Amino acid sequence: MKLKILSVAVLISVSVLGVQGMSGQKGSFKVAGKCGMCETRIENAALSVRGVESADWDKESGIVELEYNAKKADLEKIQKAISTAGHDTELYTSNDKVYEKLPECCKYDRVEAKSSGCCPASSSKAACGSSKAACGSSKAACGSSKESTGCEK
Ligand SMILES: [Cu+2]
Repeated sequence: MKLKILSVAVLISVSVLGVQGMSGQKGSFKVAGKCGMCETRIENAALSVRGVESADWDKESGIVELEYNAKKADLEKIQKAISTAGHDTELYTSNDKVYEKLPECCKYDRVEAKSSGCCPASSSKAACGSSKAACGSSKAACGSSKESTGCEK
């Protein structure tokens, strides 16, 4: 009898662990941002994704640390949501129009060349010059030589 109770208890705890196994998945990635307002925006965007349990963005490092249910959410989805809110992530670039609407204090330096609209992620960065500076400063030049540089605009 005692053994039976024990095995039932074991069974219950195993199934509870099984369900929670997908919860509390940890992950982090870099998000561009500048101030406390960015922090709120970034964290809210992350939390808006179903399955995200906690989000903590650090202003200094630019790293957002997350806990989420891996059955419902994944890092890609979360990055996408944050980029939609106006902040560039490692995988996704925010829409220029959304970025422009951010308050002045939140206008962070756009992430790498791929986010400048000069070098789309699809084309090779190399095609647009290997240095970030070259790409950023030649946005105007890119416009006139779309074909040769592989630039977006
Ligand atoms: Cu801000």
